[in-house]
Amino acid sequence: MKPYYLLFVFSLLMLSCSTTTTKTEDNTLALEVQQYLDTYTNQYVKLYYDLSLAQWETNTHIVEGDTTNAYRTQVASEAFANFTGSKENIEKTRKYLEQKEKLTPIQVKQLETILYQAANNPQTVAEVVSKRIKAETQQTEKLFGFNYTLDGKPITPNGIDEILREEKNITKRLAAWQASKEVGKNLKAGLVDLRGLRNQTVQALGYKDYFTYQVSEYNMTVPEMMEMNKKLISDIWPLYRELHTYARYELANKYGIKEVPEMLPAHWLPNRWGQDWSAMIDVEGINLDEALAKKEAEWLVKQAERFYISLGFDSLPASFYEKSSLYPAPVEANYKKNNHASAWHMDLQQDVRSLMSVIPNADWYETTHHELGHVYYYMSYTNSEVPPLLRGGANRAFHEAVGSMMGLAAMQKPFLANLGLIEPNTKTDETKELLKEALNYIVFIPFSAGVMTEFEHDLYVNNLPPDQFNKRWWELSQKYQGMVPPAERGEEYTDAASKTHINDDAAQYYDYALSFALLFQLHDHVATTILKQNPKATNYYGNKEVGNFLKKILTPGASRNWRELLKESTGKELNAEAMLNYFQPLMPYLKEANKGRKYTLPEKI
Ligand code: X8Z
Ligand code: ZN
Repeated sequence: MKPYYLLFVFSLLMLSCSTTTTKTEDNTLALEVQQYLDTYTNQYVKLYYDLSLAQWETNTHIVEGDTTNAYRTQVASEAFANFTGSKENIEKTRKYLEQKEKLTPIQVKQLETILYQAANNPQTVAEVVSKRIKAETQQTEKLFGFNYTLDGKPITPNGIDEILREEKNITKRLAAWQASKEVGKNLKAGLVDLRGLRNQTVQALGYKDYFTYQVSEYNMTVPEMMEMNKKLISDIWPLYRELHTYARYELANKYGIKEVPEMLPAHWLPNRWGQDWSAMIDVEGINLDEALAKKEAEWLVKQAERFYISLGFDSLPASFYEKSSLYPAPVEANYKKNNHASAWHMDLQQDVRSLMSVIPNADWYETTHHELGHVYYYMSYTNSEVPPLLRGGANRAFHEAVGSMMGLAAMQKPFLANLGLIEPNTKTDETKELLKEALNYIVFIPFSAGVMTEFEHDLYVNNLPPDQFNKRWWELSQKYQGMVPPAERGEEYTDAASKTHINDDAAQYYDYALSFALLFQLHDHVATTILKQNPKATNYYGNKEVGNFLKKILTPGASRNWRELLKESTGKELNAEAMLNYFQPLMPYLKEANKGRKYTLPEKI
């Protein structure tokens, strides 16, 4: 028995001394439920760990033609699905939940978690579940086993990203962008299959579709979630419209193109999906790519760890460094790995890992902070008060927000100076710095809250026909990002599927949109209330009060209601106000810069 159960049973026994009969009955039920939860959790953690280990191999060691990992993942997934989706567990849990007023809130939350998990794997549709598992593994292997080539030579995604960030020759840019999208062609059939299978599995337990299922984890309906995302977009739209106009003209100039296009050609932007344009701007005096090029990749990970430690968090366990997969697979290696960044809570206990392809540049510097945010979240809620079933974020957006906030903080000037990554007395252009940040944080919103969220909504809720995948993707890109493909992209391509999350993190991308709004709320609170520093020029380093503020949010995991937690921590509801305030000074600057330029996005969306 784990210590938290002992504590819990003890307190129940104390309660059971009460004399009224109903109380005694209640306590008997609560004890029975606790016993059930204990047994369930024991088995759950074991199967969860087996599955994580198998999936870890599938994502870190992809060898063409080798089916060992796929087989192992299939076996572990089926064992996990058979248990979590079993009729017995579903019926028992439902029965207990019918009497939820007799149970403690934390018991109710765990039972709800059990039912939620069951809906992903109901035994009644075991065959569908098994097919879905197979299709998921196949899709991951196709996506990350893909051999990217440019001019007939192999190239890594990091290599493509570098070209898109730095190359000024438009023909070379086009070739790199096209190379980055080839992978999608091969993923369409799998995505069609997965859409059907994902929908069918959750429908068996009464959810309308997979998107509705994922949204329900926030205790929200789909219209509520779509509304929240739309509001984020309309709030930042005036600023985005300025950035869009600015980027069209500045990039045309940079590439030596006379006629400024109405919409941004996708291959002009310094990111494969146009989700982050910050590499467009060089701020004199702050050249992070150059400063980091002098460091080893390992320094970036260790530095992110040092930042968390400085706030009062523990060191990462030795096993983190032994077991993680932090650096890219060499081009000549006989295996490939998932090239997107992720963090893993393997056993819901102490085995925490990260999967990255860190090279010493500014993007990865930010990403190491992001991933360690997940890892420190895991470590914080792995405590005796939070049962394994509730070891998750207050909601999924909280999980994404923490590390992104630390990434933002780690990019600010006083912090960089403190680290010696820039000269302490450098005079920099603050407006340019702010512009660079807006090209990251503001630009991301139309992509995440608009393109990704609506595409997946249409995919799962509206059963978007496969012969419209690419058409819809580009319609949305044009509407929200003001971005168009370099040339007609027919349905032989599936450009949406070149984005990792469409394949392996389905129907959840609004997490990131919400997390950006949230991170500015948290950052604003930290800067103004705790540090009493300008939110645009903070240095959190070494501040234990900031650490304590964060720990208060992280430690309860999913045992707290997220709306209450947010209100308690910041006094506010989730909204874009802090983010807007942060970037407001850019408006007059951009309006001036855009004087006489033609705006091609509508004033309102
Ligand atoms: O996927 C991620 C993280 C993984 S946990 C690196 N992010 C989104 C993306 O890359 O598309 C972080 C922000 C956006
Ligand atoms: Zn993340």
